[in-house]
Amino acid sequence: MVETQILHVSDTHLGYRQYRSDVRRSDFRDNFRKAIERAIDEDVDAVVHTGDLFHDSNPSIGDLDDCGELFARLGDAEITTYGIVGNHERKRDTGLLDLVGRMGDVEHLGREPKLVGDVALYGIDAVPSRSWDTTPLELAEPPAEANVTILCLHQSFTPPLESGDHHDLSEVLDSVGIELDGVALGHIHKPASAEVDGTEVWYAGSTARTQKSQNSPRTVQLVETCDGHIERTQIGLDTRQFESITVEFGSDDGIGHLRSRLRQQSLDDAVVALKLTGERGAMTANEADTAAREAGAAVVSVDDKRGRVDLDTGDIDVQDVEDHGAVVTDQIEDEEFGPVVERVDDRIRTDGSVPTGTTGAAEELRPDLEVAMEAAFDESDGATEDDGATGDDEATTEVDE
Ligand SMILES: [Mn+2]
Repeated sequence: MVETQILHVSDTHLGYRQYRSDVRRSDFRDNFRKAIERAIDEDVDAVVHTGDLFHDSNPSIGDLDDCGELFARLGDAEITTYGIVGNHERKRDTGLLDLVGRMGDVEHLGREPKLVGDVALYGIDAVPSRSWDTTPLELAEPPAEANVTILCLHQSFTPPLESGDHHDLSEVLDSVGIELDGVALGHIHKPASAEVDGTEVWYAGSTARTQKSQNSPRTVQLVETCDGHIERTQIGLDTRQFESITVEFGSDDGIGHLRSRLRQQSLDDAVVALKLTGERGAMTANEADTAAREAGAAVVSVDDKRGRVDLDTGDIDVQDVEDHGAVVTDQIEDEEFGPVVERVDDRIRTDGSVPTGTTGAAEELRPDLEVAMEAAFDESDGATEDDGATGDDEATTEVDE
């Protein structure tokens, strides 16, 4: 008999204007809403969110409002949400989670258990890498009514991840001081699971694609307890079609070549990440963008790599030098920088209104830069430093967070 049902959701990244698109911003909200509707349909006892609720630690009023509205729907269904803070929304002072907790029925998990049905839930917020070794992991004893214990974390761990520079999950199990039946994980955007010394550990996966490399379906996890055991079902979310298309150009190829390639599949309302390679002809990246929209795409990102010249440079790696604009665009889009960086970059590289003199440009960009400097100051404070050099993304192909 099923005792307790919990929907585990993670990495919703609310507010992310991926490819600078408001359509994508809405997608992040809509996908979270779909997960919440599933929780209400299943009439679960609780929702657990393992971090990166917001994409940025300074969400807009609109993002906060969307979030409050979604939690209110859970509240109306008498479903409490339990959460931890991810690396994307970490702040020095009041956590965003605590703020939205005041807008709805949201509780911040910690080292003292919260009882949901027969489950004792624990949580530890995202820990910056350099503080990991000194972070206490001991958990308080579960209450007598608990048959199952679950700890929520937002880090990268091996297992369930196979390789790479991750923390060792068995060390966590050895350090918590209680028996854990499950470890519910966030931070990695692809679902993964393993059993470690009898403990079930898993990543829920993210609710939307934050990078082109995330090809697998987006997921949440239904966690049920039965006779003191955990039974878990992975649920796929119905999300917007996302296509990464690489088109190779010969010297005579132009827009017609691209259009015929785009006609090969249905792109209605899809996100289309175009990569153009080969010879550079007369077609511009803007024309490629328009062609993809004419083919039905709702969101288009063009990575124009055409016309790269292979120079004989011995050991010097000059790859991409001819095309640094596209490289920067591609990197920025894939690195999940916050809105300040995107705004500054956008204005410097595409907005002709920014004065070209350094003093004038600095004045023009001052408000954005001040926000960025303040954020950097917060991060150097110790407890709030991001654990990745660039957002939080793994460079490996298997892992996205
Ligand atoms: Mn994330």
